[in-house]
Amino acid sequence: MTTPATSSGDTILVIGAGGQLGLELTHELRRLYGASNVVAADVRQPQDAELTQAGPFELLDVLDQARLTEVMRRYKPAQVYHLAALLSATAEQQPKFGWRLNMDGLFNVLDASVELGVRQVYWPSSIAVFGPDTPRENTPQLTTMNPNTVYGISKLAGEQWGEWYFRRHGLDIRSLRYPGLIGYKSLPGGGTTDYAVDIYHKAVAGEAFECFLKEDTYLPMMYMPDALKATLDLMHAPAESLTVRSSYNLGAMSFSPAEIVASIRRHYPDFQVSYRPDQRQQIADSWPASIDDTPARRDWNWQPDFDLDKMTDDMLLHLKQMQP
Ligand code: AKB
Repeated sequence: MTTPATSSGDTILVIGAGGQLGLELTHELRRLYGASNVVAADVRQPQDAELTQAGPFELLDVLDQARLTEVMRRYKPAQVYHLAALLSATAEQQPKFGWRLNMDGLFNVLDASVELGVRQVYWPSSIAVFGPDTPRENTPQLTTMNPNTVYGISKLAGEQWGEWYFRRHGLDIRSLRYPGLIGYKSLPGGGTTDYAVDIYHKAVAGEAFECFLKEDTYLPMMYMPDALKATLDLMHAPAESLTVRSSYNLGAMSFSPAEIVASIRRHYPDFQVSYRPDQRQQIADSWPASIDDTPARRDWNWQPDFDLDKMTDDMLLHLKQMQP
């Protein structure tokens, strides 16, 4: 990881701190910059007591612009990480709310950041910006997009608005197109790639797993430590080295359900798995199978540390330790 670019004493605000990425990112930012300098905010009281007790915590609905502005005026953050969103599968169930949260939430953060002179904003995009017309293998940074999910449309629109705020207002907004994220510290909610988290929990619990995707469905994935490293490295990179202001493609590994099962069976040879594809299969089929992340590697030296078996070994080790 490169040296932190934030000066000591600066405040950082993480919106959506109770989510899968938010939780781990907040802990990591507090470790790097001091717990009292990192304000965690979420629409719900998080389960993780450390998040609310180790440093400042605010209950915050990002759609409530007055409250957002009040929180931001009070803490005067130099950096804002805006992670609150509805993921792909949930947004298909609640399309209007998904659109509102993902877009209006972003506008509220961008406008308050411009108004209050925030130095840097981080906002996550996703492989969901690509669609069925996109080349599936080694999907390049610039290509046909045409996403066909509410989540993907909102992420693509968000990327373009981010670029507009950068050009029009000089807002230093940075973004990554995450693949499916896998970690042991919290469960994701409502994503198409989430099977790859649940499967480890079932293996360790000694239970059978029913997969909602077909066994040969390849998707780009990433282990959480790599996602944290990428996010912080991007935020610490000198502005002049960044050539992408929409959102960077980010790759690490690509595997199918059959391959993750094989990786887990190295530890649990009797692990039982069945396949019952549901509506999430269509979403997965519209996304890339693998990602070309050349601009991220070139501009800020991106390189992942984890492949499938290394991730499996680490996930299973930690989940076993966490068992009651
Ligand atoms: C989802 O599956 O919706 C997310 C994503 C790939 O952005 N994990």
